Amino acid sequence: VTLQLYDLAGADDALRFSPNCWRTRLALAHKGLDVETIPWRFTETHRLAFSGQGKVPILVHDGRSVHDSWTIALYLEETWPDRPSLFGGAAGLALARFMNHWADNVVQAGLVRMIVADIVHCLHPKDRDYFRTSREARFGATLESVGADRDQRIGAFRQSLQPLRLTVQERPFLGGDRPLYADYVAFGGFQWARTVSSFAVLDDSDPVAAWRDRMLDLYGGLARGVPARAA
Ligand SMILES: N[C@@H](CCC(=O)N[C@@H](CS)C(=O)NCC(=O)O)C(=O)O
Repeated sequence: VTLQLYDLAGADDALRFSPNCWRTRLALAHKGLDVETIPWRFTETHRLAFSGQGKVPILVHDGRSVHDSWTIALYLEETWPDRPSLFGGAAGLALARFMNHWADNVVQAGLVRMIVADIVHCLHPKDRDYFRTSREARFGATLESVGADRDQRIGAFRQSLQPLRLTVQERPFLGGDRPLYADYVAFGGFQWARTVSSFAVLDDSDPVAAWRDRMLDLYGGLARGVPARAA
């Protein structure tokens, strides 16, 4: 099987920080599939033209391209049904869709304001102007002012994680004894934060931090083995 993944990179090729790309990296590892990751930077949109859109992750499989992390997860499940399931059946797939929306709209939306000013320092110099201009337009404020009140925001963010906290106190993973795609979508945002920022988004004693540690240990420490600014 020949698989390639276009993966967002920072200044250093080894700095892979995209939350949505991490979902896909872990989904591929779950299926036991080897992948060649291709470092890509925000301003290299021409390199993604083959996919008909401008965002990563993009999976290339035997010349076919699949984009959007959720669509890629469905593709992996359909293409390799005999390998460990990402969803645990149709009902699990439907519930994973809820987790995907929760990860986008609560976890990652909560984190972005606290880390966006740190991201710019991790980027390749050629990406910095694009990132600052596009994100400042999105927030209607400078990156520094978006992040300035993070010490006040962190309490509400941690409180928003209560459903995840209570679940991973009852069992090791959202999937039960083993992780499922639901775990990978929830984890992507925490991996994003730890790779770009030294800001402590979780308290050390938080059960969510213990779950994050278990996620970092998976697949030979796949997610732990990249450069990161926090433990
Ligand atoms: N819904 C998409 C979102 C993909 C996405 O937003 N990717 C970001 C990196 S995490 C990107 O490529 N952004 C390009 C840009 O902002 O120019 C997915 O889940 O894959």
